[in-house]
Amino acid sequence: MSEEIILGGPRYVSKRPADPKRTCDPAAMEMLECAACRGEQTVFDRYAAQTPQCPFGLAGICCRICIQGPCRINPKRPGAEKGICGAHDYTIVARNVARYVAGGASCHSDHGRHAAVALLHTAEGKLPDYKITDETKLRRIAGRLGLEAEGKTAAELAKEVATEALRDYNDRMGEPCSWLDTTITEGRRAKFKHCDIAPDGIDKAIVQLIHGTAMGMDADPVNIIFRALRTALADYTGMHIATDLTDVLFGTPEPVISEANLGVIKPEYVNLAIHGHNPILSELVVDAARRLDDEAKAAGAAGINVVGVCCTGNELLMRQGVYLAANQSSQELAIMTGAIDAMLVDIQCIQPSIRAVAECYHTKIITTSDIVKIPGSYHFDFREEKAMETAEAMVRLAIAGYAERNPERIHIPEHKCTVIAGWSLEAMIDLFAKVNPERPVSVLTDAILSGELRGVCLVAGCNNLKGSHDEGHLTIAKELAKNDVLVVATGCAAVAYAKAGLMSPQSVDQYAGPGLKAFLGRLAAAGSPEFGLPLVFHMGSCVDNTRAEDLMTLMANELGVDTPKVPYVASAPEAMHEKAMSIGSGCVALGFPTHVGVMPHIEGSQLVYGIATQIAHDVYGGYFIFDTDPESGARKLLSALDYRSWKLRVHRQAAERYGTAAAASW
Ligand code: BF8
Ligand code: SF4
Repeated sequence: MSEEIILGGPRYVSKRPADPKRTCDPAAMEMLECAACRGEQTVFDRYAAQTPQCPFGLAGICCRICIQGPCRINPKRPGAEKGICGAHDYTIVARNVARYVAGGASCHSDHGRHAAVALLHTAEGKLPDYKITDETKLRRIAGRLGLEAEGKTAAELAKEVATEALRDYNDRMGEPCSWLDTTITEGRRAKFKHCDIAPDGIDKAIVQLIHGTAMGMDADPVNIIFRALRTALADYTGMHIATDLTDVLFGTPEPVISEANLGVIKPEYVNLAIHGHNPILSELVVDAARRLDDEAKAAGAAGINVVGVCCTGNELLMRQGVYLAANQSSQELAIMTGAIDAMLVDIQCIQPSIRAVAECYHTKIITTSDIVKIPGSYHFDFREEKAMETAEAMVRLAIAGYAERNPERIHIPEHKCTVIAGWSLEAMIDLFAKVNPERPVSVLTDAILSGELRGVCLVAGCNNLKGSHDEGHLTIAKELAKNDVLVVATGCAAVAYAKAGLMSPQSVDQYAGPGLKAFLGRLAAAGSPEFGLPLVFHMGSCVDNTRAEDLMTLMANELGVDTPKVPYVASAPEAMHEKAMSIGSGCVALGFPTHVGVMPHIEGSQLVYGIATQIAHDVYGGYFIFDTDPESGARKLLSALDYRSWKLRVHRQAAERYGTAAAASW
């Protein structure tokens, strides 16, 4: 007989302990046990119910692109080694991968378009609830784009910048998108031109990829994958627009201290969870919550406690210091605490199941976008023109929810950790500038050249229940930090680190290797924020991967090389979403060795696997490393870093000994 589990007092008694291998987040584990006691279903249960998953789908050799299909490739069955139309395994696998990339690029770029339209309308005076918060950044972007800023007001300039951003969505007729062209190295610009993969319009790149992968179109896997890279660069362009223009509207993040994990939910407060991705909505809701604090008090609560989930949580943490409650796999568990009075969602990564979970509680699910509706939820048609009015109405719904709580169903795990976040590229540069104000990036590159650091790793991406929740993220970061790699993080990876305490100053002593400790110590001594420096640097949401990519570009320029020679790698240990596919592919085109810790659906074609891992390397310098074992993945990332830093040092020595011309030929 299994041992009795007692949680949160005698109310929760179970003889069905949850599988401890499902998550390494203690708060999530506690809630999973709680869910098991209550007989409530979670995403973890549904994953188990879906296994074993279809081997054809897993290998990427199921084609459903036309309704003559689905066709499943079976090399052992005569006649079934090709699809009905004659499509080979490599065509089918490549098309499926390309369509993932198109899906991811649609998400990010549509988000960026929203930011551009909001900035344009703000500049035109149509949105009284929005303003230009960071004029310095606006002027810097305008300068980068080559726009004349002299003598123009912020509104005039914002209008031009927003218009230029929107031009990147249209057909630029052969001219590369400006947000790509002005943010990459000279070497990447030449490479993308030579390979003809610089997008000349975000929407065009997405549409052409969908068109080119339709039935009876492109059958050449190299051509399909390389055209997918063009769309991945369109994805990068859309993400960069989103990050830049959101900074202009709401401010560029600066170091901030906060807390993360389910323990940030406070029983005595109205708890309003905000989930999704788009700050255009959530920033206003945070303002509305502050304004309506007294109404919450009048309703008997201590005030309003806003907590973030997924990337909207990251955005709000970065700019406002808002608590971070959960990432992708633990979103339902936040509702199961019984103390979330409303969960407000905007776009992307919102499990439809949250509504079913909320039905067992008093939680109101509020949808806000006309492309995201969940049956049974409250829907507010969020428009920027009436932003504050709508935001206040939504907050009032949360306040009303507070009175409907069932105290018997409240169970909040105590786990939470300190987080130092807010590391925009500008904040990182400011930090390095404390050591070397003239050449801040050299502080980082010199540490690599001297061997103090082995390089930099961007850990990005989602949760994927094919592995233990958060375990891939934590293993990779601890392994890399121990080996003197500076780790920066975004998306649900960043939430995982925040929840586990890897973004607290204490984690430096616990996990950093001697070189990383010395490097961070030097930065701290030069004048880091009063609350100290973290082990892992939070660079933001998924669109903010462009902040981390910009860091690579700056390092390349500082070192005088192109990005494929910079000791900088990327990893998505728990990749799940189509967006992870487009980000990862963009990273490869930009020159990153890119580890993916969940096998994407490509093993059905050796050829496509080879394109992703070998041919991409030969052509672009970046390549995929597929490894589902995080420890072995970390070792491969370290060896990729060591190879690049060794070459850099050899190059430097050659330059010193024989002059720069000889060294330049490597
Ligand atoms: O954009 S990391 S699960 S929340 S897709 Fe989604 Fe993946 Fe989380 Fe953010 Ni990014
Ligand atoms: Fe089958 Fe070809 Fe149609 Fe795909 S496009 S479903 S392989 S017939």
